[in-house]
Amino acid sequence: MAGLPLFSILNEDGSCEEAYRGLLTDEEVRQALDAMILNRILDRRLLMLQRQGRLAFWMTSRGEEATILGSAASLLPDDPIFLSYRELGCLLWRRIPLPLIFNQLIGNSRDLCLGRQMPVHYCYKEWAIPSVSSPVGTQLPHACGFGYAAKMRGTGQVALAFCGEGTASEGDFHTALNFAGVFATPTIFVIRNNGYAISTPESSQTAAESLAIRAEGYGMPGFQVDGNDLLAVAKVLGEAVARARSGGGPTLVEAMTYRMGPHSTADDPSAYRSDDEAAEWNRLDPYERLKSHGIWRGVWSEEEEATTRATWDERVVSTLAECERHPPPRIESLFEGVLETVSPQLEAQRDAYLAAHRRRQQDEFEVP
Ligand SMILES: Cc1ncc(C[n+]2csc(CCOP(=O)(O)OP(=O)(O)O)c2C)c(N)n1
Repeated sequence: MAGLPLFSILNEDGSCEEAYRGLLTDEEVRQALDAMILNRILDRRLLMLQRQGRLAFWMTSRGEEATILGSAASLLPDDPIFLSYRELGCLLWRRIPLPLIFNQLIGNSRDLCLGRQMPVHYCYKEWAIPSVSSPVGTQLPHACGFGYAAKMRGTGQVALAFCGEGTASEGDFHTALNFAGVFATPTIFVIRNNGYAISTPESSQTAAESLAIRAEGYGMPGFQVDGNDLLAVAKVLGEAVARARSGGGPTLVEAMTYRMGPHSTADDPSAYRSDDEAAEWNRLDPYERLKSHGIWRGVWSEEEEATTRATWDERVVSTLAECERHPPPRIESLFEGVLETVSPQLEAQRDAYLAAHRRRQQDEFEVP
């Protein structure tokens, strides 16, 4: 499998071979463009919000939208997606309402987890999005376990798991892929190879010529795909999903892409990346490539882009303002929802904590 070809579909002018046109319907191309525009608006605005101290943390995904949306588009709505943390696009593809996303990010009283999780640790049972967890790689065995259960129960579901190329160095990656290969679970592993694990370059993660070639050692098909070409991602994922659903087992996909922004709001990529490198990847911007395709197909236009952007801009600002008006979670909720019956020790801790909290509040508002 050495020297795997990088699979691309879109030509520079947005055209593609006629045989590939049917990979996505016209409506799906429009939906992906719409989601990419919203994704970028959110990326920019949430980064600003963090700088203003209104949001604790944000992780950007500009540049990786084709990998993320192309993968999500290949699934059915009840196929679970085990996110790593950077896959906002999956929530947008599944049309999770914006207020639910903002409530989670802000951690207000309407957040389903009542602010107990960091921002971007999404969890939406109704949309088949299990909770994100901070230690990288832990979601891979979960996706593998879900796939195994789906296979045993005969539900026909396929589990998709994302990770970065840095996470592919974790033990959990091996644990999951080995199990998935042996038990032929309907699980698809997508590595978003965006070049860096925070500041650590890909070259420090593997001496092999690709991560996709590891698939052979796990006894499953492996593919390297142009991760900035949404059609190519949809083709590879579409085949992987069909294979998994018909009992053919797991697939490993390495999507070659680039994180155009910082790793998170706690990072400054200019410390470890050159402007030239970023400019090179700018030429392969996934939105611009899909936009050219949409125009070539006759389902998208400059006017449509402008209207879509203006509509989302307005809706994002008003929804954010509305979500910021909700109060924080009740302080007592810190002690609720874990144990069915509160032990006397916990009760004492809660009472002491609440009394101290009330005293702090009084001190704060006391007029000298
Ligand atoms: C087990 C563990 N080790 C370290 C970290 C700190 N950490 C958070 S994100 C990250 C980089 C992961 O890089 P990669 O898997 O390439 O994904 P990317 O952020 O590039 O999308 C690290 C080291 C962590 N969260 N969990």
